[in-house]
Amino acid sequence: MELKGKKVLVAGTGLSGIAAAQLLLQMGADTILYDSNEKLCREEIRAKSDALKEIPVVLGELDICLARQLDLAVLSPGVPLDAPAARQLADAGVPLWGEIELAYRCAKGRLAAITGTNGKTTTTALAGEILKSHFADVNVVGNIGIPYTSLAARMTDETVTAAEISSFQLETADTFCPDVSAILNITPDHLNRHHSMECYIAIKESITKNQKPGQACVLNYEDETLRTFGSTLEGRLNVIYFSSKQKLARGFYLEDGTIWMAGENGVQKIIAVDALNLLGTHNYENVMAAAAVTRAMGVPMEKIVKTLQTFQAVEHRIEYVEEIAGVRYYNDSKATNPDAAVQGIRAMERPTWLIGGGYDKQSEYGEWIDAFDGKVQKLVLIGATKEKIAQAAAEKGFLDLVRCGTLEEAVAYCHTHARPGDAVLLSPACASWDMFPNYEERGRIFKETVRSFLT
Ligand code: UMA
Repeated sequence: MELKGKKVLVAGTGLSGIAAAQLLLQMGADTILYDSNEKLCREEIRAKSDALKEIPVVLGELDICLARQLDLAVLSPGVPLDAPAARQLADAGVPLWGEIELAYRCAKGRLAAITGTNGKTTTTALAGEILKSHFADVNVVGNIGIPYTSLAARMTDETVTAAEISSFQLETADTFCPDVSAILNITPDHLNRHHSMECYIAIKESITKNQKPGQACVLNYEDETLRTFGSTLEGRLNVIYFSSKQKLARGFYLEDGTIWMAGENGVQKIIAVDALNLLGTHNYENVMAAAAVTRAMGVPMEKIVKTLQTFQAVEHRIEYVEEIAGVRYYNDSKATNPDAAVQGIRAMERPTWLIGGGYDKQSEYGEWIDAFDGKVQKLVLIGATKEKIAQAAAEKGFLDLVRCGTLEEAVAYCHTHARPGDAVLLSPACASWDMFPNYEERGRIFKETVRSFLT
């Protein structure tokens, strides 16, 4: 679709919406910003960018007459297809593109797209670093926090992009077609938005739907859903597996504390996990996925290994904060679902004071509580899921818990009670949206509170 002169509405005025509107204006589209939150201030939205100084901003309910005049609507990832405005737009026959779809149509160059329930931020950041070691123009975009639309206009045929893609973004992707895709794992998450596990799996798998022969898809061999899915792709795509549990005849695998690559030319040692600055099996999986993706994008193995040796953990993912009076504090605010939080507690090697709870995504907490494995001294609960988690813990016979009103209170509680040799871990198993604008803010407040105890 030629965008010049088209009347386009952008739904959502967060990071994605602002970047999408800027791109549309640059493409010559007659652009309107829309947000269902009527409490927002039009002037504050326009002030987010000089390019938006005069943009029309519609807040609250969407007027059906306006909907009927539109040629296109671009949805931010946080706007579900069953939101009232999205339904109204669809009923009015307006084509709906996600922000990722818009970016993809305007972008140039080659693309590696990484999805999965957990590990996608670390894997995308690592893949981006590896790509930068070999290609001159590399962008790292998407759910990682830099909207794909914000960089699309400056891309050339030589650009190489690594994109973290969430299920929210895939839901509204249509022609989106990465040269290399990766699905790291699929465990229950965002079921309040996607309604069933079947829908969630189908959306994640749709990252490959437009890929063509010769293009590659990286999959976790130990994820049964993905292994089955991989067998349906064989023949159509170049399927590359990674495994943290067994030797593979082809692909990347972990054995005896070392990552190996098996291929046509035999088995090659990639790196011993001791030489990595990342902790835990889930991270070794991320390393294998990033190596597989970047190898498929054409980076020589020596450069991949060199970057693996220096890469540090991303912020908010089992991030070491401080040691105070012999107690080590870790920020795992990015653990926004139980499966991610399982990785967080598994990575702890000390008696742990665990801060959890937050926005209710209708998750189940049983497996997370099983993973406590005698390590959790006290589960310190905050947020909307407090009682739900307390009940799940009681069902598992875990009763060492305490409820706090705020994150600051929870940190102060741990600071008072933890003994030298212990760890304090914020790993909430829930999204942050009941108490914070996002998990980054939750992580920052955790770190600030911890550091306020430094004398
Ligand atoms: N809004 C509406 N109508 C609705 C819902 C929301 O108008 O029905 C409005 C809100 O009032 C708000 C705006 O939409 O003003 C927010 O848009 P958004 O939720 O899409 O947030 P952005 O700031 O644009 O950030 C989004 C991603 N957010 C979500 O997917 C919820 C960010 O991922 C991403 O980094 C950013 O685009 C850049 O690409 C965050 C996230 O939490 C990290 N992702 C989820 C996750 O990782 O689990 C999927």
